[in-house]
Amino acid sequence: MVKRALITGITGQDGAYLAKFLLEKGYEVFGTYRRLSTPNFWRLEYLGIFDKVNLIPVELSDTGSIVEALKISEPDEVYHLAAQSFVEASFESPVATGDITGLATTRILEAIRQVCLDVKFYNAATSEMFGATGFLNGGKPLSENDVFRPMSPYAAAKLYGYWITKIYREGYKIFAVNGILFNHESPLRGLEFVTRKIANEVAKIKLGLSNELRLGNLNAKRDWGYAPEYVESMWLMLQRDEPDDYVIATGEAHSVKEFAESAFEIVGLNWEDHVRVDKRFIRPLDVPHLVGDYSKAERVLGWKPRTKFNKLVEIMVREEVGRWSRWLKGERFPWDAPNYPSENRILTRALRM
Ligand code: NAP
Ligand code: G4F
Repeated sequence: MVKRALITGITGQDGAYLAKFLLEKGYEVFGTYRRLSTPNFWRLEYLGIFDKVNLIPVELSDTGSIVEALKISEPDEVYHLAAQSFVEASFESPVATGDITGLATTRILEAIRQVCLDVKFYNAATSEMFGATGFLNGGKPLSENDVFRPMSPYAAAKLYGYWITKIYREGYKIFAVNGILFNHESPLRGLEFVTRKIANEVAKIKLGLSNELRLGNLNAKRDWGYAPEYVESMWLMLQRDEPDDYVIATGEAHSVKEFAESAFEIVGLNWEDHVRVDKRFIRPLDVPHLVGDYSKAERVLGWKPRTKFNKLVEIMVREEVGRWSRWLKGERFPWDAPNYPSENRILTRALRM
């Protein structure tokens, strides 16, 4: 029997990589997306899977549309990735972040409880939930047993999602897991996140299209891994006999300054000639230090990171240099030419009537 997976947030970085991974495993893949005036399927196109996934329009604020997506896709596994995922924006829209990043997890779990109790459910939790702990413990790698001290509306919303996932697991015996993933990056990362912002701007500066990179807190340290490897861990968590929570990380912390330094070095430039600190990018509160202990994932899931910091920076910078070089020759980015999926790839409730 072909397995069926439903991914919320299939248009995001992880959603796209996970969809590709599951297609390669032989799954039938369904993904939810939100209706926008301009379609946002560039990552699916970029990975060459745009015509291979089934798309279901869903509003995460509307439980009815979530129920409908479950009925249409009849999944064996649900990967809940959709969220307002940008920490900085959560300070600007704390209530909307609470609703979409936090409460929507309950809407999905409640729909599963009512419609398909046997489904396996993955919740995208985050290292951001540890917040101040990563600093207060003297920078020791954080494990599943460490205390959460969230420092942003985003982290508070994710912590709510984390607990509600455990509550539905214990209360209703749903196979529900939390993946506590540390930062993971790739050329498909959103442009506002610091790694892609740096890689993109470094490439433009190298090619003479820009001269300056404006950043916020250069001292913050993060544990940065490579996204395609991290989505595999999501799948591994759902293949176990018992549901549990896992930290996924590389075990190394590097500062934003180190990332910038290394990125400029790759193209033969000195970061100090181009980086300027701009207070617009400094958050009301910022998690100072995050590094993860992935030993449980290695022991139980057989998962470990393969791409370490320097390689990750190189992958991201080289990809941006390639993109902007092609752009200079007249080639446009996939996101400059929005595409619409063929009709038989969009599934709506009308199909069931
Ligand atoms: P991402 O690229 O920002 O993707 C987020 C997805 O959520 C996109 O498909 C986005 O749709 C969708 N979304 C956002 N707001 C929505 C709304 N109001 N209604 C419906 N859909 C909405 O994030 P990611 O990096 O792939 O991360 C995937 C998940 O893992 C997120 O829950 C994130 O919080 C969590 N996480 C990420 C990391 C990381 O380092 N990447 C680490 C830990 C946890 P559009 O494409 O239409 O915007
Ligand atoms: O790239 P960031 O915006 O990622 P952040 O805040 O760590 O959140 C990401 O990772 C979380 C996992 O821990 C996810 F849950 C979350 O969804 C997201 O994927 O910022 C990283 C660091 C921060 O300390 C920030 O203050 O970089 C610092 N920074 C310095 N200058 C900047 C900038 N961040 C951004 N986005 N833009 C800057 O100009």
